[in-house]
Amino acid sequence: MKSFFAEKYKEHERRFNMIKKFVYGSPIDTGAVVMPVEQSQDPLQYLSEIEMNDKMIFNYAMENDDIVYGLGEANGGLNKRGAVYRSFCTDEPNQTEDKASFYGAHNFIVISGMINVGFFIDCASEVKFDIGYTASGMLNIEPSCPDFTIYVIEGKGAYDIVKQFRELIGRSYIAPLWAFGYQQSRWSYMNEDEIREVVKKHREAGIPLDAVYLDIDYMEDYKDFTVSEERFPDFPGFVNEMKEQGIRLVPIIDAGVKIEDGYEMYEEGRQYQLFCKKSDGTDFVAGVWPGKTHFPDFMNTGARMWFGSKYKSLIDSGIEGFWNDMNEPAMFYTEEGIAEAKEYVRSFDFDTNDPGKFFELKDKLMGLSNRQKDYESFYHNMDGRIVRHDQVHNLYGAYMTRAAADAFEQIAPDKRILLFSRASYIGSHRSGGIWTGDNQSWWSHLTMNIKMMPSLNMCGYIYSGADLGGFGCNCTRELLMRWLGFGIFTPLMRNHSAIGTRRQECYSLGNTEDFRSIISIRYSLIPYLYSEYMKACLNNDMLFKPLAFEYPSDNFARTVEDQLMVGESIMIAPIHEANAIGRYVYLPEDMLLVVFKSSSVRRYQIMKKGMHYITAAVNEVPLFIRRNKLLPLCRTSECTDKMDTSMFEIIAFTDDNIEYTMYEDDGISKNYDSPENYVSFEIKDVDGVLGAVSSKTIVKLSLF
Ligand code: MIG
Repeated sequence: MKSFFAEKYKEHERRFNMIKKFVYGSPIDTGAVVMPVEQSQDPLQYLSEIEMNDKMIFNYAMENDDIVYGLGEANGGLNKRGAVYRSFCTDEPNQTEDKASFYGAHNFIVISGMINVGFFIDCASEVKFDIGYTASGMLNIEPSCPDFTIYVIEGKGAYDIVKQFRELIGRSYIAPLWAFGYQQSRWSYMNEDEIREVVKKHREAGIPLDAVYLDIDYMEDYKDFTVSEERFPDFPGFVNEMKEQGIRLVPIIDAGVKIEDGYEMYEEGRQYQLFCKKSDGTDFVAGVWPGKTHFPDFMNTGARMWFGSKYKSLIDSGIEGFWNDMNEPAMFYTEEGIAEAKEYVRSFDFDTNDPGKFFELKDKLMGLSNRQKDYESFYHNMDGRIVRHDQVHNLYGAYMTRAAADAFEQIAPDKRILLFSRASYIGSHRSGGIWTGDNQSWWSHLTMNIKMMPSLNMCGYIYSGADLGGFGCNCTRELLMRWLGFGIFTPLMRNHSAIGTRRQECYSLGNTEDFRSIISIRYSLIPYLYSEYMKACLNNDMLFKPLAFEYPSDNFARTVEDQLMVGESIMIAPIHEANAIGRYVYLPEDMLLVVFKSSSVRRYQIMKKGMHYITAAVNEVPLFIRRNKLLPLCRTSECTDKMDTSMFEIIAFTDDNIEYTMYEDDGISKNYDSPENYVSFEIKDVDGVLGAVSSKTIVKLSLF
C-alpha cells in the first residue's frame, strides 16, 4: 500500500514538472489557474518569440500532420488548423464559417504529432490564434497586451496534456442530477399559463421532461431579480406547483441593470458605486433589453457579493437553477455610438453619387452593437486597481458566473444549484457550465455542436450543450430529431429557440411518438451518462473524447471528427446530414452496434474494425459499445425524480471477465467522495457460462 502511494506521488511530481510557467509584463490574476506553479527560469521552449510595438508574437512551426486541438467554444472542427481565431467574448448570433469569435474565450491549445505540447495563454484581454491560416505550416499566437502568462505543458500525448491542464485549472463545476433530464425552453413563454401548457403537452404525449426555462419575459420590464406580478401572480406557489409535477423552472439573469428610479438594484448599485464607470467617474450606460442599463462591476469583490446575494430571493421562491445571459457584456448601442451614426446619416449626401459612402454608412449602422470603442470607454475597480474594460474583457462573464456560484455557497451550501453562463473564460468552469449561445437551425450547426463538445471538455466545461434544434431560424422535424439523437448524450439537453421562429417544442412538429421514444432513450442512459460525467469532473477527465485520445496509434482514427467516445464504454456516430438514411462509420476496433428505436426496442450487430455504412432511420439512434465494456440501462421515466435505479439491464460485448464501476449519489448534495457512491457491476465466467454479479439488481443481461 505504502509503495503504491509513493509511486502515485512520484507520478504526480513528474507530471507537474512538465508544466512550465512564463510571465510577461505584470498580468492581472485571472483566476484561471489553481495549482501553484513556479515561474520558470528556463528559456521558453517550442515557441519563438518576436517583440513588435510592445506586443509579443509567438510562432510555432507545425509538422504537416500535427493536429491542433483546443480553444473550447470556437468555430471550426476538432482540429483547429486552417483558420484565425480571435479570443474575445462576443455576442455572435450569426455563427457562419468566417466568424473568429464566439461567446467564450478559452486560450488552451494542444499540438499533437511527433511532438506533443500544450499552451495556455492566460490573458484577460484579446488573444489571436492564427493556426495555419496565413502560412499553412505556421501557428501564430498574438496576445493583444504585454501582460499575460504562458503555461507550456509537455506530455506523453494530447490526452495526457489535457489531463495535466485540467489539474492545473481545478475541478469542474458539478451540476445536480435533475439537470440531466430533458429541458424545454423558448424565448417568448409569457406567463404561468403558457408554461403550464408546455408541461401539460409533454406529459400528455408521454415525452419525459425535467425543466422549463424562464426567458426574459418573466421579469418586470427586464429588471434583474424581479418577477412580473401580472404574469406570475403567485411565483413561489407556481414554482411549487411545477415541482410537484417533477418540473424545475430555470430563470434567466442578464448582466445589465435597468436604470430606473426606485428600482432596488439600480439604487443600491449607484449608491455603493458598484457599476462600471466612465473616465469622468459617472456610471457607464449602454442600451440592452431593459433600455438604458448600467453594468455591475463584476471585477470588484464587493459588487460580486452584492449581485450574488440577489439570487437569494429567487432561491427562496423555490428556484434551483439559473442561466446567466448577455455577459460578454452584450451591448446593443451607446449614446456615443448613436451620436456618431447620426452624424454619418446627417452628412450623407445623396447627390454625391458615391456608393462607397453608402456602404460606409451601412457599416456604421450595422456596427452599433458591441463596439470596440465602447469597450474601451469604461472602467472596472478591481479592488483598488482601475482597469479599462477591454483589458479584462474576457473575464467579465466569468466573474458574473463566479458572483453567482460564490453566493450559492453562502445561500445553499449543501445543495447543488444548476448554473450556466453564455460568456466564459477558463476558470469559470469551476463555477458553472456553459451553453454555446445563439446557433441556428442549420445542419452545419448540429455538426459544429458534435465537434465542439470534446474541445469544451478539454477546457474544463463538462456541463455544457448547445440549443438543440437551433436557436435562430426555423427548425424542421427531421433536424430536431437528428439533433436530439446527438443531444441525448450531452449533459445539458435543452431545446431552445428564439421568439419569432417556428415553434420547436417536440409536440409542435407533428406526431409526438418518435420524440417520446428518442427522449426516453436519454432517460435510460442517465445513470451511465451521469456516472461518466461525475467521473470526468472528479478526475479532471473528459466525457467526450476524440477517437484519437483512445486510439492514439490509429492513424485513421486521428482524422475522424464526427464520431466521439462518450465515457469509457461507448462511441457515438451521430447522423448530421439532411435526408440521410445512415452514414459511414469508422470502427477503430471491433464493436457492438446498438440501434435504439426507443429505450427498449433495439437491434444489435457485432461489427469488425474498419469502415462501415450503417443505417438508422430518423427516429433511431445508433451507438457502439466497445469490446469488454458494458453499458447499464435503467427503465425510462417521465422525469429524473421518478428515475428507478434499483434495476438495470446490462448490454455488453465481451469475451472476458469485465467490470464497470458506476458512480451514483443522491444527485443534489455535495458528498462526492463517499466510497458508497461507487457501485460495481461484474461479468464473470461462471462454470464456462458468462454470468453477472453486482451489488445492484440486474434485470436482464444481454451479452454479445
Ligand atoms: O438578445 O433572452 O443567447 O438564449 O433566448 C438576445 C433572450 C438575448 C440571448 C440568448 C438567448 C435568449 C435571448 N438572449
